[in-house]
Amino acid sequence: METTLVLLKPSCVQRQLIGEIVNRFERRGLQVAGMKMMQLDDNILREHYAHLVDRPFFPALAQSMKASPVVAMALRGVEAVAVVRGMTGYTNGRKADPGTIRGDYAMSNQQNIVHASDSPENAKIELERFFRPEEIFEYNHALLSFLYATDER
Ligand code: IDP
Ligand code: MG
Repeated sequence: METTLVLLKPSCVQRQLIGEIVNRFERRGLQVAGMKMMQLDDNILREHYAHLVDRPFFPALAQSMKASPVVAMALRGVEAVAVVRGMTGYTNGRKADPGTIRGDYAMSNQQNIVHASDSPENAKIELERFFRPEEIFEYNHALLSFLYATDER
């Protein structure tokens, strides 16, 4: 099992899409292992978007990520990182495939509804960035035997 980090960005929270997006992840069969609302600041954003801090659009990106609280989620499942990235779709909502979250809800390269970790290594780092250990739960997933074959779990 893998656990991955998702952020429901201010573009999701302000458009009142929290429930719809959480519903998509749950219906796919991902287990919610942690979830909380938080207000991001420049410190955490400079860390989280370290690969983008030198880009000209970074100040606008940081501003957009501070525009309201976000919802941080830890989602668990077999190959959860790749599954959730697949559900997220291409960064630019205008180019994202229909059926992906960005392809169904976003028209923007920046205001693109969700963040999702892009590798298991980054998922571990990002989960530690946004959650304390006791905020991520290990609990029985009652439907597990109907979500996966025995040799997949
Ligand atoms: P990702 O979210 O699909 O992993 P990254 O390249 O890691 O994409 O970029 C992180 C976030 O920065 C994007 O989700 C988007 O909100 C924003 N971003 C990326 N490229 C641009 C750009 O060219 N203009 C404005 N915002 C951008
Ligand atoms: Mg990224």
